[in-house]
Amino acid sequence: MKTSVFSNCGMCSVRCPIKVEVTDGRVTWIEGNPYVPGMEGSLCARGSAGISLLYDFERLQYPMIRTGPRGSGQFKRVSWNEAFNYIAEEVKKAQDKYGKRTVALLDRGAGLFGEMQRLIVRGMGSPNYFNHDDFCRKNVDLAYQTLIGYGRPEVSYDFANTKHMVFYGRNALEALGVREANNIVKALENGAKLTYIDVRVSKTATKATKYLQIRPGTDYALNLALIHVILKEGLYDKDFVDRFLSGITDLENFVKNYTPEWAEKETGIPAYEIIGLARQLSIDKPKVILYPGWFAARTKDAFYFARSVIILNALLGSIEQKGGLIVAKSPKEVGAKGLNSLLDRIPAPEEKRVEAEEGKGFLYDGAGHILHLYRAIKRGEPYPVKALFVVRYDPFAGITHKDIEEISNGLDLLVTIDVNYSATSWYADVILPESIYFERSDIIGLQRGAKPAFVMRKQAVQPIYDTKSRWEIVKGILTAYGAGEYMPYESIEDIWNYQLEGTGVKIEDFEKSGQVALCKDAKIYSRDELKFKTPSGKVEILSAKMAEREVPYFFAYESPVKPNTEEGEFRLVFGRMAVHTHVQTHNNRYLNEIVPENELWINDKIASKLGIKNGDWVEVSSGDYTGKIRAKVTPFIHEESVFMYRGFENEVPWKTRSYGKGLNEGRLLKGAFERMAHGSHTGALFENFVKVKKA
Ligand SMILES: Nc1nc2c(c(=O)[nH]1)N[C@H]1C(S)=C(S)[C@@H](COP(=O)(O)OP(=O)(O)OC[C@H]3O[C@@H](n4cnc5c(=O)[nH]c(N)nc54)[C@H](O)[C@@H]3O)O[C@H]1N2
Ligand SMILES: Nc1nc2c(c(=O)[nH]1)N[C@H]1C(S)=C(S)[C@@H](COP(=O)(O)OP(=O)(O)OC[C@H]3O[C@@H](n4cnc5c(=O)[nH]c(N)nc54)[C@H](O)[C@@H]3O)O[C@H]1N2
Ligand code: SF4
Ligand SMILES: [Mo]
Repeated sequence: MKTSVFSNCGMCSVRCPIKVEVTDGRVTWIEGNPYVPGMEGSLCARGSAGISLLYDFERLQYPMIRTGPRGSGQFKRVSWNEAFNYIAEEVKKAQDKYGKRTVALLDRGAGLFGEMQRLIVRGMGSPNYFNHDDFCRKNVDLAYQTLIGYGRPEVSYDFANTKHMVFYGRNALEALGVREANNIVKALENGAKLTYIDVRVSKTATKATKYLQIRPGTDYALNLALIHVILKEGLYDKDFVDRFLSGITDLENFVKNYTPEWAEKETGIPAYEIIGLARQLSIDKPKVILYPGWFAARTKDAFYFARSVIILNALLGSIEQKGGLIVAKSPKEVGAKGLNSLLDRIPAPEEKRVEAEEGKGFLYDGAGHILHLYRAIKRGEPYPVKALFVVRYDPFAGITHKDIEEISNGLDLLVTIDVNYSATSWYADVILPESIYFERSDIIGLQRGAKPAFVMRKQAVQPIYDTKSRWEIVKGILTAYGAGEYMPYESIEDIWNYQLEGTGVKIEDFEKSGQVALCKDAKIYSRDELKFKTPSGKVEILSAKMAEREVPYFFAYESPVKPNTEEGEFRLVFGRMAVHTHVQTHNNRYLNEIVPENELWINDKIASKLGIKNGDWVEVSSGDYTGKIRAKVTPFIHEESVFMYRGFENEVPWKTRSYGKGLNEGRLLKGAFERMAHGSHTGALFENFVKVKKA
């Protein structure tokens, strides 16, 4: 028998809507949900390889408890009840000794379906919820919050209708989401320009109208000069600026000395190119998108850089604009009722999260920073965190061994909820295997945007192994702990009905396409209706939020250190490739076959001085770790940096296809937890220098 189920891809965090075909209980075909504009039935390589994850035996199959030392890989199989009871006992022991808030949960981010795991910590009376964002998009998120009062997930980009896109290392056609990539390509086909700025020629660079190679770590200088030119030559959108931008005089004073000629010396981009770009953007405004991306720059000035990108958009009038940036409308704003929250049913803990105890001088928001969590575990400050749940996140694969060991040693309990043998699981006390996305249903999610929609991920096939859905795992943990009243539901339908109560939407309404739109047309406010969510209703350069947290409005540019390339010293940068997701797909049978290992991009002129030829083995050293990798000698990278694709050299021997293959850039991030961005105290992963020599 053949059936179709609407679901969401789980091969990366974009969660593209998909249609799954099931024949006699087996998944036989997956495609992009044809009802969702922008998907056009397409999937990326990773999405298509989902079938191979489902039928892989090299994934988690049953709950396990550690029996040997941490990192030894010695575990025993246990029943789900044994695992739940063990966790509950250990959490209570820790809480009796250190207080309720000694429990923390770290996940990949709330996203569409992420409210569920947050019930675990709140149900245990702790405020300590953290996610990965400060190694990802947190600077962009905080920059948006300070300037317009909306967060990063509430801002969408109308690529399909734009005239000019500017991407700063936003390698959108390789580090991709299907809808976004489709819309960018469509815009290019319709004649839109793409100015692409990167230290190397990425795949996106090859599609750009103009590629500008930049000296690593100097994007902020470029933007200060762009702002300088736009203000000096009056190239901005006067109507938007007069109505919505506050603090422009302070901005003018701040950028006075940041001339294009000055920026040329910093960035290596000729002054005429900077002036030309400012003028072209002014011609194309307001249908322009200067895209801060997710990760923005990964430098210490990344928060102020992200602010500079948003300020440029504001100067060009592209916020809340067709072909520009569009802010999300809440269900209420489009005349609908939102989903009932599961989290809100649990009283919010009164005690403060780790960051809130750390004084002022930096910003924070609803989810904690991993750097603050790390310090609390390592140093016991501002108070001890001794029990940690890690859900759908593998931080141990992304950071150095020394740091991992320090974290593990500081914990009494480490629980992971994953689908793969992650590096974090390898160090865990308890491993709980979640059913993969084809095998489970999740809570209903709200897809934000100008046309908000409810989205359902529905189970397509029965679980193959002894795994559970996330809601069942959360229910099991909370029940064993004695907080089962917060998960009174017996089935996913019970949960859906609770979420949908009062919305007028029914479970059956998802049958046609897996989604229920909350309004007919996308809603974009006219300038007469527009009001930002800041206290003044304007774009606040002098942000009230920053004033409250005693964070300076402006940050004077600091020229980055120049590595001594003659001595083989380089800034280490890295990124995603189209066929792999971070650290989780390298063992996938299909994807591993396409790209089993990575190589180190190194500039040809410098390589020849160091006697390194294309394909040679080279040694890369950070001071406390040295690894080997093959060199890719190329003219298409700036001489100050070396680059590698992320997430190789898996260290868990259970994943036999990817074990030890390539080099993991995370091993080379010496001191990653100690380096923080100004104003946001988030991570700064590209502020790292390595030594390279022929092996
Ligand atoms: N060294 C280094 N560190 C980085 C980065 C980097 O480039 N280099 N990038 C940063 C950025 S931007 C990000 S977003 C993060 C990403 O880092 P991660 O979030 O750690 O990477 P992912 O590969 O997405 O996988 C997370 C984990 O989720 C698991 N997983 C996948 N599907 C499911 C599921 O359905 N349920 C459950 N429970 N688990 C699942 C995977 O098996 C994997 O163990 O890393 C950040 N840190
Ligand atoms: N296929 C695939 N797609 C993904 C993901 C994935 O794992 N796989 N992950 C998703 C996630 S979580 C994220 S955060 C996004 C990340 O999306 P992006 O941020 O677009 O992705 P990266 O591959 O990290 O790209 C970083 C780029 O920055 C360049 N770069 C390095 N230093 C500098 C510099 O100083 N200035 C400039 N301008 N550029 C520099 C690098 O050469 C690289 O091309 O991708 C998302 N999409
Ligand atoms: S971008 Fe690819 S891997 Fe990510 S959700 Fe979409 S189809 Fe899946
Ligand atoms: Mo990310």
